[in-house]
Amino acid sequence: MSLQDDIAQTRAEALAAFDAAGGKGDAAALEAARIKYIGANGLVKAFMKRLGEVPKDQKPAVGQALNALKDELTNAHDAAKSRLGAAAPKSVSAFDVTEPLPPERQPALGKLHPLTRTVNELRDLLRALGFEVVEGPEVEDERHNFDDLNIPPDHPSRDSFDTFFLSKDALLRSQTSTVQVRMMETRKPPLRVIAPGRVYRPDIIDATHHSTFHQVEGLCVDMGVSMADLKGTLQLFVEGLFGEGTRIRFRPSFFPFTEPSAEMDCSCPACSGIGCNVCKQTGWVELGGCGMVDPAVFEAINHARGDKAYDPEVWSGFAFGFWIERLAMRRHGITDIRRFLENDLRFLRQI
Ligand code: 2U9
Repeated sequence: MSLQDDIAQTRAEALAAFDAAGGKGDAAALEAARIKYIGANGLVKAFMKRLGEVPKDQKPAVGQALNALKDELTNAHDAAKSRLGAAAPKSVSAFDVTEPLPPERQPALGKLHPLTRTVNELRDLLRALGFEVVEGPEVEDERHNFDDLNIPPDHPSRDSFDTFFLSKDALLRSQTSTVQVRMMETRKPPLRVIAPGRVYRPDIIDATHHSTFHQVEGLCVDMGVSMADLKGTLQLFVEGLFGEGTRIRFRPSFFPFTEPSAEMDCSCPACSGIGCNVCKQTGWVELGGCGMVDPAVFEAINHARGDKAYDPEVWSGFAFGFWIERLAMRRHGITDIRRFLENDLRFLRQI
């Protein structure tokens, strides 16, 4: 093909390419066409270099034609580019960022685990009553888990059937009281703390027992604190949890770390105390345990601290403990404790 034929064919191709890119608003295609046809190493430039092939008498005409081609293609490129600029605002306004996505394109949102939500609620209620939330290690030693809580050396809970021992003196905490012990070791009274967290006990796993569960324990140490303060605090707490008018009752009990000790029940949140399947027709459901801190615990803390900061003649305290899974099961009507730790999304999405 002669140079004149090549020029004619390239002109047609280039005009079509610029027009198409401008029409589609395709900036990348337009730039590619510019480089190919009128760029520094483009086809028009290549044609200029081939002028030598042209017979001498035709050279001026072909040279002029090439210059005209370059101008024509440059104009066509500029025109396409201005169409691109004009198209841009249109494409921006076509995308409405305020328009809600259709359901099938909604991003999947996660949510908090039911236990986390229960802990958060308990935490907020107790914070409003003046308690500070504190945390501590899950791997503990015997002193924090047993000795300082007045749990005697021969107590059955120290048995390896009842506590997970990692080594001779490293164990998985079986109660979050260890955190309150650590607080008393490092802070002077008065003290008002709650310790929510995970605890471990070897247990036969069934619908109501698990080897891994959660507790929230509270401790208040001050001058002149009595069982009446304990009862008033827990009364406000259950009303916050289950609604106004919920009643509580104490049943005498025994814990090594509290004296006197009590089991705490509240009027059944499902039937308001009339009697139903949830409360086995009694009108009451068990919530947790509580009591006045045993002076022997204060003495053990003083011994660990090496001072008399928790003098039982000056300070008294109340403590309570709840099993979080049990509270969450009552609130949501869950009948099997194993569901909490199975990560079954069908269960988690329901709550
Ligand atoms: C210190 C002193 C005393 C915390 C208490 C209970 C009673 C209690 C149970 C509830 C259900 C454990 O998960 S559960 O089985 N807890 O009954 N806990 S008084 O007493 C303390 C804590 C810390 C220094």
